[in-house]
Amino acid sequence: HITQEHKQEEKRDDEYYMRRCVELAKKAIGCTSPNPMVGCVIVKDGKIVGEGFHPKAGQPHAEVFALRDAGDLAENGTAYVSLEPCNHYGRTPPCTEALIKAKVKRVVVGMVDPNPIVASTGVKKLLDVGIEVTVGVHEEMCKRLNEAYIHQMLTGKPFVTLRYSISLNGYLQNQLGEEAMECGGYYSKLLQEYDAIILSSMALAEKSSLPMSKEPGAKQPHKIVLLKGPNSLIQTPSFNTDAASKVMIISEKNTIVESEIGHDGIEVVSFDKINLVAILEHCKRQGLCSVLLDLMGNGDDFEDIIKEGLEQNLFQKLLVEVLPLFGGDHNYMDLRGEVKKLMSRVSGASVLLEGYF
Ligand code: AOF
Ligand code: ZN
Repeated sequence: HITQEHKQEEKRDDEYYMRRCVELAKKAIGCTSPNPMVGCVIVKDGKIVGEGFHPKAGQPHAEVFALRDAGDLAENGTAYVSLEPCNHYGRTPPCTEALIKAKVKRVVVGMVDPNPIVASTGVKKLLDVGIEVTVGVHEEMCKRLNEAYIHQMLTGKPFVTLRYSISLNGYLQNQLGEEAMECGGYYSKLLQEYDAIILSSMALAEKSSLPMSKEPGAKQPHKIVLLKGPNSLIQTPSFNTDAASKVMIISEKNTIVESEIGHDGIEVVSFDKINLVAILEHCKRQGLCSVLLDLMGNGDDFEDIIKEGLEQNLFQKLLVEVLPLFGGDHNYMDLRGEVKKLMSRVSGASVLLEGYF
């Protein structure tokens, strides 16, 4: 009876410290790609004695920062890590060795690392030297934290989120994220999570600037602008790149791209026909692991791309804002059929209602 109570208490503690790991990991939201976000906490005699997170690829891992923070107090302590400690020499040395050297007694792991060069070898290494290991505490939370990293590791493809706004009667709306940003700031937070955002040229024709995350210190996503047919892009007054992010324009071969567009670090790429597979291939070559496909309502800019994405299973996540209005007519893309298909296929699809009433 007593041991069972003790076990329950231990589980509660483990979950508490794992939540703290995830919280710490999120301090580097958007900054770690292609690496995962990882947080680590060192606990000794029921007290946190060290904390750390992985700030950026190329820099030390979460465990290293937490162990440094704990110093000698790590000895005989418990290390909590949201991702299995690595066991390889990458840009940085193995975290398993750092933990062994620090003489921790126990390691609690949120989830195993899907990276094939780690994949449970970290856990095995720790067990081999006699460290007690618990795996799978708040596993779902840890997986969600790194959904893009996991997908990219397992498939070699970027993680793609499809986002748009619809009216209550199901028509796609011209609600660009910038406007959503003023409604509770969800879009600003969303933007910093992605390596790249895909927009249509219409977004530029209608808006004065490209969407930017307003979170303090946010890493701005690369902007990929799809240019189809005649456009007024060149008249857009503030079509300049912010220093922190790149702009790439993808046009079709038969589109005349004004040479001025190529200036100011704006890259212009031309495809025979704009298609999602080719865009994602391009993202992959550029090392972009997560992509937000951000749609506008008017015209058929994206219709082909949505259909292609659905047919070829290229979308991983769906974010829909339902606006409190009846809008849209035959000029707007009627996505009711597609949306229904999508909703039935994507489990855990989010419908964001807050912020518009
Ligand atoms: C950890 N803790 O904080 C992170 C891990 O090139 P490197 O040395 O940074 O290694 C990158 C790989 O290490 C990455 O793909 C993933 O498997 C793991 N990331 N592991 O123990 C961390 N960021
Ligand atoms: Zn590591």
